[in-house]
Amino acid sequence: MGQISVIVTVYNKEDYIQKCLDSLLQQSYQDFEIILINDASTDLSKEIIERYHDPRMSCYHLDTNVGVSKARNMGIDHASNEFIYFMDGDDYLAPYTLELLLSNVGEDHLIGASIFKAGKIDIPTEIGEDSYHLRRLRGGRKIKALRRRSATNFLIRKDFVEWHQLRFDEEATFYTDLSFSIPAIVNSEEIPMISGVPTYLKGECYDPIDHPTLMLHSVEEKLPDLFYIYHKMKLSYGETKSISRYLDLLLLNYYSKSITNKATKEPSVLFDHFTALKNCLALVAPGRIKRRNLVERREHRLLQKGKKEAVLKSMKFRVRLRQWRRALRKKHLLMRQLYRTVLVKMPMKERKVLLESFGGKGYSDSPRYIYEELLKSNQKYDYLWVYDKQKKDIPGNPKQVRRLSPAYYYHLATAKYWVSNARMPNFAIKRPETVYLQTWHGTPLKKLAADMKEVRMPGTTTEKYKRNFYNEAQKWDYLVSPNDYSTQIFRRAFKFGKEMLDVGYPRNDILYLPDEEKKSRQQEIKTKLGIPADKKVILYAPTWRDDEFHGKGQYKFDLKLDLKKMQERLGDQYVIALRMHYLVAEHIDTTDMSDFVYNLSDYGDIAELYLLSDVLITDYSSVFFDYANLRRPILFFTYDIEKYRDSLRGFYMDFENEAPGPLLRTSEGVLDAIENLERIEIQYESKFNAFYDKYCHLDDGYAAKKVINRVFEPEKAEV
Ligand code: C2G
Repeated sequence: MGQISVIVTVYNKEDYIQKCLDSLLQQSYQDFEIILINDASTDLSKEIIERYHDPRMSCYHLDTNVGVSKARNMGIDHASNEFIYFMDGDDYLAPYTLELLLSNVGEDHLIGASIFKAGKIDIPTEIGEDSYHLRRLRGGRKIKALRRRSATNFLIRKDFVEWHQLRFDEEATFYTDLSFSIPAIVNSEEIPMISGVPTYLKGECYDPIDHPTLMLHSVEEKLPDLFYIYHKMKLSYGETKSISRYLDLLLLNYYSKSITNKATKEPSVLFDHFTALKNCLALVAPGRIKRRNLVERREHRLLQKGKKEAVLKSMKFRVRLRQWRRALRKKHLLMRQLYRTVLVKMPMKERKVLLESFGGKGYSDSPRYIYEELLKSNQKYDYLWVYDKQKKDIPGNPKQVRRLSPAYYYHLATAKYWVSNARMPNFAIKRPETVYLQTWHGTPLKKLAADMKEVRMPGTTTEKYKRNFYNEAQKWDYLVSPNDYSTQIFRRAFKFGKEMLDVGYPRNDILYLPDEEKKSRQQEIKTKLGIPADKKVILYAPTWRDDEFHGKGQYKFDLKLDLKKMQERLGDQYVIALRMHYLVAEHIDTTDMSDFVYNLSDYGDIAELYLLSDVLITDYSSVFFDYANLRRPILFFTYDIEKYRDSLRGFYMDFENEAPGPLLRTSEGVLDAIENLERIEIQYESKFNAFYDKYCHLDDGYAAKKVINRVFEPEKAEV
């Protein structure tokens, strides 16, 4: 069966296991067996594994969950080859990994290589001798082989494992790898280690809230495990200086950061584990404690004397000290610290409403229409609009505050109401008295938040993005939904459990003005923009691509619509209103086509552009759900649909079948469709009606009123 036994343990890894197994089966070195232990998964992992029929695979599907330690030990018992290699079912390998390890192991008992976090790492297809470093770790330096405390990515001789009876401690889960790796390291003279090239990729965690990876579990869950392993390893291997130092630092660092942070918020974490903590810390070498700072040293003495309350007080002091020390380094951190410690304790202003749209980019979208309705209703509130770069022209002359300015922090802390259509900053603290009305900004076609699998945006990881999103959505008191379809999705994707306002979108109220008024608004906007009255308007409003960016929040856009050709063929009847998504930073140069293309990317509110236009071209943007309210024709320019649908985002609905207009792949196709709009409208009539009934059923022109009736002062606004 070859030279390597790869032991793969799997528990509920339906989203990852295929990538893991494919990466194994596509190794440049093929002489291995796979021993797969499915630890009683309750998801589709088993079904996915059963699709593989490779003779090198032996799969053991357990009936009851035994935990990762026992599952790996079972794998060791079944292994029949010269080498053992452990993998977790959510990780994957670069194609050359096994070959690289095997060709460098020589006569050694084991060889290791660095572990990389998957996500934005580039994996070379092939590597040569100069693409990596090979170091031999000796003496105290062998400790470096405990990378990420993981027993994965070692190629280990089976007879070495048997000789030293290396096993995973079945009493432990989170820190069990140390029970295997520490004796392996202690018993090896030298350890060759490969670095500088990605080999083993730790898969991203796609669901940090409901299915966190082991290391993302809470401090309370991990504590007993850490104490147990620390104790056991310290007693067995503590005479080896480097191991003792490693274990002491592991415990002390966890104590001074994670345990402390948690205990200051939930003192029971400290009190419930006090004795175990005290006993473990008593084993730490006195010299190690001496190197901690004064406050921590004093705290350790209090701990040993059993003074729980005094320890907690000292922990709180340390946390505050650390926060202020960090805050003094940068102005914005200082502001945040003042916000956290002083401003949020100031009296709440009961009549203050803080509004923002797209993080201050616009005076637009549902917050705008809710605000205008509030103004009309004559309710006496103090309004504050948040702006990003420039103040806006806003009726009613409200106060405007620049995002992240000192005044912003003050108003954020003291406004009774927050109204926003997108996420607020992560640091925003919702006080118990704050009322947070979240309107969101579109019926979802593309997958959202927790429903996304991988997040490809710059400056974040899947885990971080989803955790932040979850924390944000838990702050919302009310969420506006445009239709039943969105309600269902929002509940799941945002994990939102509070009050859903199923009232349609305030931003779409304007689309239900009487026909005459709509016409006059259309003329008004045309005049304002200098568009000739006799020209019809094509609105092109595409969305952004998660994976095409210059930097954080700065997305690229490659315009594929052939504007020159459109001008040639349509120029005497039409003009184009070009509207880039607010996240797109690309400046599209249309100077030589100024009488045909109107770049309205900075135009405040897109709803007015809907009114202005006679036909919409979009792609996967939620704009078409809103535009359908007008019952005007919609074309989809979907030149990259496969990539967008299958690898970038994924769709919620059967877009190709339900779309209320044709999906066109080429600029030429778009042109033809515009020249044949009437025919297309007839062709799509029944689809359009079905679409309208499903997605526009709540919009009736009164959404803003309904929202303020529920959230603000009910008796005063009338529907
Ligand atoms: N928008 C715009 N101009 C565009 C595209 C979008 O003004 N060219 C506005 C519309 O109001 C639209 C909103 O931004 O409804 C959201 O845009 P999407 O393209 O749908 O993308 P995204 O911001 O990712 O939001 O549930 C909806 C999703 O969250 C999508």
